[in-house]
Order: sequence, then C-alpha cells, then structure tokens
Amino acid sequence: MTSTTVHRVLPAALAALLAAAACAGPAGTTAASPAAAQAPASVSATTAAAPLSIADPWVKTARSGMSAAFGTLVNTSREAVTVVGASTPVSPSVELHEVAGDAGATTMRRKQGGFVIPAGGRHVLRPGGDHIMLMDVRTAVEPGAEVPFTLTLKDGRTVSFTAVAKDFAGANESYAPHE
Ligand SMILES: [Cu+2]
Repeated sequence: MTSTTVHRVLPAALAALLAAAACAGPAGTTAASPAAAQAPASVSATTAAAPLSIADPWVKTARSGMSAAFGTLVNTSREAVTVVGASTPVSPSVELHEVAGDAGATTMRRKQGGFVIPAGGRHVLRPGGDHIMLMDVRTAVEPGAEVPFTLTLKDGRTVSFTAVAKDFAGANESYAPHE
C-alpha cells in the first residue's frame, strides 16, 4: 500500500515553523520545505551514490500533532556522514531530535550539529533516543501506511526512504519548548 501524498501547504505551517525555531534557539537546520510536501518523488539527481541507508525504518502512527520516525542509519562510505535535516509530506515541520536528561526527567530537543554517522558505522534512532521528529502531522499516519522521508546530508546530498507506520504506545517524550 502506498500512502497518498499531500497537496496542501497551509499558512499555519509557517507559524509552526517559526514557533519551533523560536523554541529551539539558534539551529541551522530548518528542513521542512513546502516543495518537499508537493513532490515527494523528485530526488533523482542526488541518489546516485548515497553513502547512507536506513535499516528497518518506521514511524509512529498519529492522527495529528507530533510523531517521530526511527530506524538505523548505516554509513556505507569511508567518511563520516552528517544528517542535517529531514522532510516528509505528512508534516511540514520536521526536526532532528535527541533526548536529554535521566530517567523520569527527560526532555527532547534539537540535536545540535545533526546526526553524525561514523565511517562504516551506524547510528540508531529509537524511542527514548535520537529520532526524526514530526512536529505537525497534517495527514493522519495510519497503521501500515508507507510514509516517504528525505534526509538532507551536510554536503547537500539527499537520501530517501520509506517508513512503515506502527502503533507505539511507549516513550511519549514530552516536548518542552522553552527549556
Ligand atoms: Cu522529538
């Protein structure tokens, strides 16, 4: 089953972006772009030698609001790869997050510098750890849906993948915008 694409980019998306940026302070990665929401399948120019793949990608189901995507980033190259942004048609605003703090008092926040995957190494995205944060789901992510994502690397290349939507009850990190 292929999930349908979104065609609406609402003005509220801009407000959400601004709010997110204001909350997170100076971060250089605002990945969500209206263009990505319109044309999810047009990244052919940069996929020739993608140094990165993602194993077992999945996204938490959500009708609206926030959600997150997970998986294992695998660097198949001989140089470190840095993921600096992500986008998906189902949420106009996407951020790269980490979870900070200890058990009982965790908060999530933007991962400064992005996700760095060492040469030949891997970087796990999981509930309670680093994750791709969907800040504002506009198209309900139903169980079993296949949701397209595009990662932007530090060198400007992009890597696309499809995440399967799963129900997941645990690790409901609370978002603390003004920590
Ligand atoms: Cu998050």
